[in-house]
Amino acid sequence: MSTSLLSHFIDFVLTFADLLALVCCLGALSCRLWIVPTDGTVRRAPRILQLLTRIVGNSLAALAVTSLALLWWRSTTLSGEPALKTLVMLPSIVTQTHIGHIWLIRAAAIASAWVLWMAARRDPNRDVLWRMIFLAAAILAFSRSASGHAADAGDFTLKEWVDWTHLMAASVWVGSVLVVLLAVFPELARLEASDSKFIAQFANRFSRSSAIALGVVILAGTYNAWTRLGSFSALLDTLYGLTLDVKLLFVGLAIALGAINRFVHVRKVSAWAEATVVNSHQKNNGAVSEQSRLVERFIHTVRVEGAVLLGVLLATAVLLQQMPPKMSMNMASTSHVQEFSFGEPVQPAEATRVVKIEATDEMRFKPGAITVGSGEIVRFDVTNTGKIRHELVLGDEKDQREREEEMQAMQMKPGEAMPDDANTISIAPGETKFITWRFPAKPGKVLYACHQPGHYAAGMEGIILFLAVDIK
Ligand SMILES: [Cu+2]
Repeated sequence: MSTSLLSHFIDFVLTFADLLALVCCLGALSCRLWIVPTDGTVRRAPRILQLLTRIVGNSLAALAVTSLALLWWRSTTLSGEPALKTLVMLPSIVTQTHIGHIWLIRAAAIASAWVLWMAARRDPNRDVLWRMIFLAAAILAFSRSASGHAADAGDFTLKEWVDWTHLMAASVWVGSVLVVLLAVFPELARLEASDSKFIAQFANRFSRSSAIALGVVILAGTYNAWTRLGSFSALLDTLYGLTLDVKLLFVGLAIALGAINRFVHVRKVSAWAEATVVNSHQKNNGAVSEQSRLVERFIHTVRVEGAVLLGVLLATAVLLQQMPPKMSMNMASTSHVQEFSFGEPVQPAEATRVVKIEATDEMRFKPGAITVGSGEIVRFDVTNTGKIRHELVLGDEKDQREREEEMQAMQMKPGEAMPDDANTISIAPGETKFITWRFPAKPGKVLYACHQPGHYAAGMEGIILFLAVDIK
């Protein structure tokens, strides 16, 4: 129990670090491209751009580390092998599994962003380079959507695109606030009254970009929440729903602070900037103190907003650890109370034998019959070698009939995945998943079948005989 708690905690820390790095990267890029006015005549502007460039570089470096660490850690928890052994297995995981393929795309995106960043650092005024880095970061963000909850129904689905849209908009919103706090405000405080136009322009652009991103976040987030929760009551009676409540509370607070900024402080800063442009020849000290008072209030509100948004990020990392209620409904009703007449699931590390099974688009398992010793612990490595989704359900004839009826009753569409269970795995094309099973001491038989629509009827079924091996 404590090791699984520790394992969850490590996953949470890595996920949070990965999210934070992605958010800072996209935030700094949107500041560079849309928010900070690139007016070379303002004294501190080149310094701000330099700081933004550095944040992008640091975020990319952090993403390279978290990507590698997450792949290693997930492979370790997924396979149940010791961490050092999975390190050796990483090349084959990367080339042979779905998670690995997505990871390769992510690695390629980071590498190209890095190369582009090196070029942009030398030639910081070429916007096209920054746009291309933004594109690479968008692909990187997609790799996150393609390996999270949204990907359970397959790749390039509406769910996955909406999840990506939400992630992008949220990253621009949260990221630009954090990056502005880190890179822009320290410099803004050093500007003079003659730079009032720059300050006002920045405040307006920052506020507008936040408002647009926020609109997208709310739309896409509502869709995500609906597909994951399935009902309003899930907001109150599931752990996932309650965590989401906490996140929404933080989001609400941040929206309120953003609105105060937009409708009070930014307006005042703009009005002041117009007034100082008119009076710029007078150069009185009154304008400077007026500036610091207005800008300070604006900065203070954004600071509080930044702290609240860190809370949003933390809640998001917790949510990513949990199974959404709509997916765990079936698990809750079956896996905890279920007892099997044909043995029991055990930890992969306990296996004394590995049997490889292929699931093919010819609606067959290869092999279609397996013999194991009674009492033996076998890890089945099931690889989907086809181009469509398959599953493997371990169960007797009654289990298989019930499963088939259940799938029909739910009107599952081809390619749609049911959640994995003690005796069930759903396998995407090209993916390999494991079931580790301890067979009973008395001899018997059990079936394994695929219940994707039409597959069972087409004969996608195999048999495992467990025989008393000591009677030779
Ligand atoms: Cu199948």
